[in-house]
Amino acid sequence: MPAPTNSLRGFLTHAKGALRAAIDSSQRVTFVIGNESADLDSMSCSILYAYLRSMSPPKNAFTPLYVPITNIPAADIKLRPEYLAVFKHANIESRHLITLDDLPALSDIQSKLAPENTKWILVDHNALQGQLGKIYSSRVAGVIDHHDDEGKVAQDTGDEPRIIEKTGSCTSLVTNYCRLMWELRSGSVMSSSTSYAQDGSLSDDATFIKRWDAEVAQLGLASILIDTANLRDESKTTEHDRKAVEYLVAKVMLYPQLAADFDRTTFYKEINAAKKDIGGLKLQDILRKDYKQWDQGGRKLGISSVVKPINFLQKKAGDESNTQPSDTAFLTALEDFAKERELDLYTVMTTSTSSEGEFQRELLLWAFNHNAVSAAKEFAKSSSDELGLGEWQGSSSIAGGSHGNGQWRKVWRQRQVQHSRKRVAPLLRETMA
Ligand SMILES: [Mn+2]
Repeated sequence: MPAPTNSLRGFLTHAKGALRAAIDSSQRVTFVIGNESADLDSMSCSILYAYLRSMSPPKNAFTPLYVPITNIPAADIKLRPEYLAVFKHANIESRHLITLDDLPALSDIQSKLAPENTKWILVDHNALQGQLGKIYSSRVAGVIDHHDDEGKVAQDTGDEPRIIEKTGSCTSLVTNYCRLMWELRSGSVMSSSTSYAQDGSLSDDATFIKRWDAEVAQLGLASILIDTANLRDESKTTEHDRKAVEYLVAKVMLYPQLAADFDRTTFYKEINAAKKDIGGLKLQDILRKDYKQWDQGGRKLGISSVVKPINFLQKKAGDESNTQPSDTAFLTALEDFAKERELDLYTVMTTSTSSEGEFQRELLLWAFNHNAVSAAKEFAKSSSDELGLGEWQGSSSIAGGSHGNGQWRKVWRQRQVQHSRKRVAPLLRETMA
């Protein structure tokens, strides 16, 4: 049975319970999973796709219910203040989110969740990473993504899409793909239950649907606006993003209680402020908050994206350490982070806005062994022009260079600010291959 027409809150509650039951009784499950950085985009597009697809699944669907998984432990939700800002508008709470905690422990996941009983649809990435990837990669049958195609998902994905296109936000691709499903469900429910009270106002049923639509729409809208800087970042924004935003804003406006007051820019500013509000987090948490890792040719690359400049992180490290000066404390923190994950190459990419309002990027690259040093130096040479790698004005002990212990570290100001991790990761991986 498809999930009943429902609010987002109702749907997530239903899906969480259904997942538990399916695991307990070894039944089939269809997952929609975002990438392991679990940024707003990944979280929202997995939910959006699962929610709308479950309302009108294809005839021969593996299961009629699609379960959205946010690719982090539940405890890491608190590292993402922007989630909470969006949840308020979507009328859900942290406890409704389905996370890695809702899967069996990795130690016995394979026996409790047999690969052949699962089907995976990837959103916001196109290669299942880590332990899940090792076990379930062959069960991936569908993808909607806006990263470089790694060629891991089969060309024929049957009833599910295989859409990989450049956009600011993956949520835009999901919104546009699901538009028809959404119209069918809103339309059919509206027409079957719409009735007018004597004063001509819509009956409760129809109002509920409008409210639920508006809640879901705001969930999607938040991600697209964050990923495109409210559609103002020309280097990221595409027609897909504009089209999706127009559609989602219209959904919000259909709900009378919001229509009068809703303002897209105000909404964007609220979510963006929440996203930047990381002052209360520990440095290690900031580094893992938006983190991705790859295995490349037997070596490990990790990249943390951070929404504050290095001097902010350095000061934080100093504040957290009672014994070390801030530059040493910062380097120790980075090294600990990399060691814990057994990284060969670790990168921190920062974004910030200068006092003159200019958008800026820094790129820190740290190679921990001989092979990684060659790759890092190769990257520094071959990508210097494309990324506009220029001199970094900061603590010289952090800026680095060669080290006696077979390591190498370098920090740059990245002048070509349009290039995010989406571009930097493939460039680094190329040199490691
Ligand atoms: Mn994305």
